[in-house]
Amino acid sequence: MSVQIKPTYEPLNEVTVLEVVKALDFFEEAALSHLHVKEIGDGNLNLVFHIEDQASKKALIVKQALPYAKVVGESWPLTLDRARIESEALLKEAESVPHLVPKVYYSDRTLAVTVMEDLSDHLILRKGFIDGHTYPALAEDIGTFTAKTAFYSSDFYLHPFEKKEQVKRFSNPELCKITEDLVFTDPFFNHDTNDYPAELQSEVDKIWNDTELLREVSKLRFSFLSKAEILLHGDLHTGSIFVKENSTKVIDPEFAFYGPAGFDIAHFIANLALNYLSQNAHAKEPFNRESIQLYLLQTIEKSWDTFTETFTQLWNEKSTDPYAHVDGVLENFLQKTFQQAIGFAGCEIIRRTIGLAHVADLDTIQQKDVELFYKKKALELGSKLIKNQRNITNITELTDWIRGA
Ligand code: SR1
Ligand code: MG
Repeated sequence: MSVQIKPTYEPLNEVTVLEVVKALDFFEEAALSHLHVKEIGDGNLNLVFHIEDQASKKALIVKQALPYAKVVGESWPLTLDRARIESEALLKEAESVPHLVPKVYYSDRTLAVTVMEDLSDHLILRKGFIDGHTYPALAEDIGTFTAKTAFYSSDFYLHPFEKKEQVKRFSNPELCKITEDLVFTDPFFNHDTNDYPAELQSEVDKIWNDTELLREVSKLRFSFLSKAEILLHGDLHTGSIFVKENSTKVIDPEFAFYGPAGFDIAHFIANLALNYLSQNAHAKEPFNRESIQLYLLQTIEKSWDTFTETFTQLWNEKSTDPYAHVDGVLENFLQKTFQQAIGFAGCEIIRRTIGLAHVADLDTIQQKDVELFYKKKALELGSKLIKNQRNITNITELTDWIRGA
């Protein structure tokens, strides 16, 4: 749909958002006068409106970028271009995994708006996990999502001219800077964006004074800054995934950009590992805890196995790389990607524990001493993963490390 709705940017509200919706050919004419609108955004950055015709139950989502980071306020200005990146990334992902992303109905660069499929019958995965639910299709879906979006955006498949066009199109400097700072820098130094209880100071000091650890983080940070390998989602934590019993939808790719191949799956794994730790406090009964923790480890293993199997199949059938059939080339790529993913996962675990943006998994643990105990465990696990990237050679060794945390 191409309609110019407003000549200049303005933040929408529950009334003005209807002007966007009415310009689209989505709801029946008769429903337009009594649509139900609610702002439901609970993320760090954007406005999200749910708009429903309650008679027919037909609904859609209007997501609008604000010119600043909502989590901090107007003192942290942020590009509106992220709305373009998000809608173009959703469309690009839909070329290879249409069943795993919300449908985009309309986007408007001036208003920084994406209108998309309503997924109210799904639940945010982080919440589902905290409440003790498990999702049988998740591992295969995330393995497929990460493998297909990786392969089809890479130099192993695209013509180099096309690949470089895509790198330009998904240049996302401001959102990358957030990750460079919040994931790879601030938590490893005494920075004012960090946020942790005073009782963790001695564990935090250990991180800040661990030269071996800092050396490894600097390499991971440099990879993130410089390796334009594949089109990443860029923020694939469990708050960016909607689920129901047998359906998975990856949302929110406003951090999309060309980066190192292990980054997305690393974030998925790290957030499952954080939930694994938190289940020691959240699970109601020991039996529930054991079964959800086993499920989480199996999901980590199966998502990685699906990633490698799917990527390998695409490589064998479709690679245009002149070295694709040389023994060891694919294996080297996958091994390097795996080891770097372990390091990225370690950084994500540490930053979600002591950095600016936390995870509810750990933060909602009711008893303070228990929360501190598992936050210490998270910091130890994150540090160990970063320092042992090259000692962990396969996915079950990784899940053993998480089990032993
Ligand atoms: C200021 S934004 C903080 C975090 O929220 C997003 O989901 C990203 O993870 C970012 O690092
Ligand atoms: Mg987000």
